[in-house]
Amino acid sequence: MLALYYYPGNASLLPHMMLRETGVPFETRLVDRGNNAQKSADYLSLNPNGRIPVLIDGDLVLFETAAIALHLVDKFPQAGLAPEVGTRERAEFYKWMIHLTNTPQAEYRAWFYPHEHVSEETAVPAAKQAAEQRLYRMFDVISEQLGDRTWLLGDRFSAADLFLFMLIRWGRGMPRPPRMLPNLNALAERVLARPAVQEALRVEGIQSPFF
Ligand SMILES: N[C@@H](CCC(=O)N[C@@H](CS)C(=O)NCC(=O)O)C(=O)O
Repeated sequence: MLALYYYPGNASLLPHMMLRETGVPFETRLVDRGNNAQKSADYLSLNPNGRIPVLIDGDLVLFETAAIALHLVDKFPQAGLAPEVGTRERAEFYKWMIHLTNTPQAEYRAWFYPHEHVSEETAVPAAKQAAEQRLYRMFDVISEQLGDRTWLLGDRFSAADLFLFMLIRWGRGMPRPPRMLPNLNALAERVLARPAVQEALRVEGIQSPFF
């Protein structure tokens, strides 16, 4: 049995889109963030960090978005969410998955939760703005690397494109949202057109503007 603990639009959106891409049956379990359920004893027994998502796969309890994504790629190879192991394309896939999780995703944490990064409340706006500037630079680099290629790996769609879509989406409220970079906007449109993505967004109750 597969179950995904999620909250609409959170990092859980990546494994959710991936699960929809695989077509396998799974349960979605909403974490009631309004009541801070991610910090409840029950949830902390699944993820001691109190963060979303968690994937349940039989008796396996997995936290960390990128680890969940890589597990899904391996478990459902027929879904074709990553190139074959040992190939040059697979190495590029790892590069993007690791880059996206430990660079822009981590930076977003500083942007969404700037108070975690400063000791004085008065320093919060400056911390948020600094994170925003770093995010702009990160997206500039990603956009340049993507160029006018269809997907991050060129002609081949992969879970890394879903990951990038989620991160582009998170920045939709920034003064200079990632969609303003034409390459990123085009990739996000292509990802959005996928039926599995549409279904994940619909189930999570996410409406336009999507990114
Ligand atoms: N590195 C973690 C980060 C997860 C994370 O920060 N999740 C956010 C939602 S996108 C969360 O749980 N926020 C609620 C909180 O920190 O209390 C992962 O990728 O799973």
